[in-house]
Formats: sequence, C-alpha cells, structure tokens
Amino acid sequence: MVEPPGDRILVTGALGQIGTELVSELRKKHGNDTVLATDIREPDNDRYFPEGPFCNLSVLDGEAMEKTVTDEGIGTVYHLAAILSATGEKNPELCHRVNVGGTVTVLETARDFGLKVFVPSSIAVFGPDSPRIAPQKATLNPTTTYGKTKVTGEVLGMNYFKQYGVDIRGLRYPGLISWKAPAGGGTTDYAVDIFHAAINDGHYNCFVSEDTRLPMMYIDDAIMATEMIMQADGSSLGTSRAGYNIRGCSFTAGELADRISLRIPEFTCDFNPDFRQKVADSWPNDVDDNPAKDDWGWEANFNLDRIVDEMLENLRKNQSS
Ligand code: NAD
Ligand code: AKB
Repeated sequence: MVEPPGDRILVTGALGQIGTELVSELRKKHGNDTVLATDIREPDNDRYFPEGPFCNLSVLDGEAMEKTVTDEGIGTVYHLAAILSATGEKNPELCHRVNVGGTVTVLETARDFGLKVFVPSSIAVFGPDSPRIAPQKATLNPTTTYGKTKVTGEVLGMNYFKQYGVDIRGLRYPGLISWKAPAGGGTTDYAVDIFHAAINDGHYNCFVSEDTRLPMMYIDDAIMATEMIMQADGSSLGTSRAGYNIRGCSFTAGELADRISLRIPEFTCDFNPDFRQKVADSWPNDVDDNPAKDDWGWEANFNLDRIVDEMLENLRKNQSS
C-alpha cells in the first residue's frame, strides 16, 4: 500500500442523517479543521457545518475525488453518500448508479492513495428467505435494489481488502433513529417521522402496519459503533469486516406508537401501509450481533424506552431554542 497524502478525514454524503452527527463527533475528537465534510448538495441553514470545512463533491466524479484527496491531505474516508431504500425502489437506476458507482469511486481512490475506508452496509442485505433473527453469516438474497447495492458494496469492499490491501470496514446499520437531521428516504423513516408528528400534530399516519417489527438503533449507538470499528485493531476484524451485524433493539411500529402515547396521552396513530410495507416485510425482525461483540467488543446502550425519552426531550428542547 502507498502512503496516504495526509491524515485528514473526508466524509461523503455529510449532510445526511448520519453525516450530520458523525461530522460533529469526528470534529470533537480530531479537531474541526481535520474533518472535511462533503456532499452533492449545498448546505442550508438547517444543515450547515460552521465549525469546519465543507465542499461540494459528487461520489460519481472520480477525478474530483482524487484531487480532493491529494489537495486536502486525506488519509481516511467515511463514505456515507447513498440513495436509501424507499427512494431506491422508486428510482432503481439512480440507486444502483450512486450506491455501486460511488462505492467503486471511493474504493479505487482508496487503493491508489492508501486510504482507510468506512463503507456502511444495512440490514437491507437480508431478504425474505433469511432467518427472522438474521445471523452474521447468511445467504444474502435481498429483493430490493437498495439491498442488492449493499450486498455488492460488501463484496467489493472484501475484494479490495483481499486483492489490494485496502483497509475497509463496514457495519450493517439497522434503521437509525435521530433528531438532528431528517431521515433520508428509507423504509425505516417512520420511526423518526413519528416523533416529529407526535410533537407537532399529535397524530401520525404510519406507512407500515402496526405489527411490522424491524431492527432499530439510536444514532448515538450507531456513531459509537462506527468509531469503535474504525479504531479496532485490524487484526481483530474477521471475514465480516465489510459488514458486521450490530444490534440496537427490535420493536413493532405499534409498540413504538404505544410508548409515545404513554408520554403524550393525546397522541394518536393510524396505520396505512404503502409500497414500503413490502420492503419492510422483506427484512429481518432482528439481527444477531455476536461476531461484532466477540471481535471488537460491541454493545449497544439504548433500548426502546430510552430512545423514546431521548427523542422527545431533544426535539422539544430544539423547538424551544
Ligand atoms: P441520507 O439519505 O440521509 O444521506 C445521504 C447523503 O448522500 C445526502 O445528504 C445526499 O445529498 C448525499 N448524496 C446523494 N448522492 C450523492 C452523490 N452522488 N455524491 C455525493 N453525495 C451524494 O443517508 P444516511 O441515512 O445518512 O445514510 C448514510 C449511509 O448509511 C448510507 O450508505 C445508508 O445506506 C447507510 N444506512 C443508513 C441507515 C439509516 O437508517 N439512516 C440504515 C442503514 C444503512
Ligand atoms: C432504509 O430504510 O432504507 C435505511 C436502512 C435500514 O438501510 N434506513
């Protein structure tokens, strides 16, 4: 492997749900100027990083990626740019182009410049034939375009690791629940949107059925897992290094609505499934994350009640400030 041009950090897709929080955490740890936030979009007032550098960068532009990496002295890339499942089902060509094409751009650049790379995967790698509590090692037969691009991402990542020694690390995030940025066009977005609706309208029209059970995780746990796997000794990472299962909790949409009602008694929720129900039904109810626990010490902190308390408290604080 060649020596990287520097030790700064580049985050792609930084204006999204995860990037908004990951950039802040990385800056707290490594210093504001060390972390270059990038996205294809311009930041707006809600999503802006005044404390450190931002530049426009499309992950489909390999030349711009190489120039940014060399000019900015980058050593590590957190590659978050993607099209999520619901948007991906509506526009499969875009989903494939951005998710697979973008990952190839990042991996090619990583190989040529000796970069360390984080590429997130998803519970979407599993299909309807997976056990309902999905094990780390399973036959991956996703039925969504998004899920297929995530499987390809894991396979590509392992190939670049084995063939070229690229230090690739990845996690199969569950549906992520956060309050700072909106969810970005996924099937699990209901578990974020419901909190905004409960506080603002007292009512939510949920697009999956009451008994839909999916693996979920609070954003703080997801950021912690990301930092842990990136800091882990490379020799402790096994054959799952491009996509470790990580578990937060598992609950139905009805259980989530009930826990919110316990805290906001006037809150009501209807369940009117749309095209996203089919996507949700193709994913597991829960995941087994023992390999992540064994290999690099993973353990989540947030259960459903703690997530609901944190979400309501932070959204209310945010509204009144
Ligand atoms: P998001 O949709 O909120 O953000 C993605 C960002 O990528 C957006 O800001 C968008 O502008 C940007 N983008 C799109 N096309 C781009 C391009 N060509 N070049 C550069 N930027 C581009 O997504 P997120 O929720 O932050 O997800 C980040 C990663 O984590 C994705 O790989 C996603 O598949 C994965 N993931 C997320 C979740 C979740 O619940 N949020 C769960 C599992 C996996
Ligand atoms: C989505 O719903 O598309 C994402 C994911 C689980 O990958 N949140």
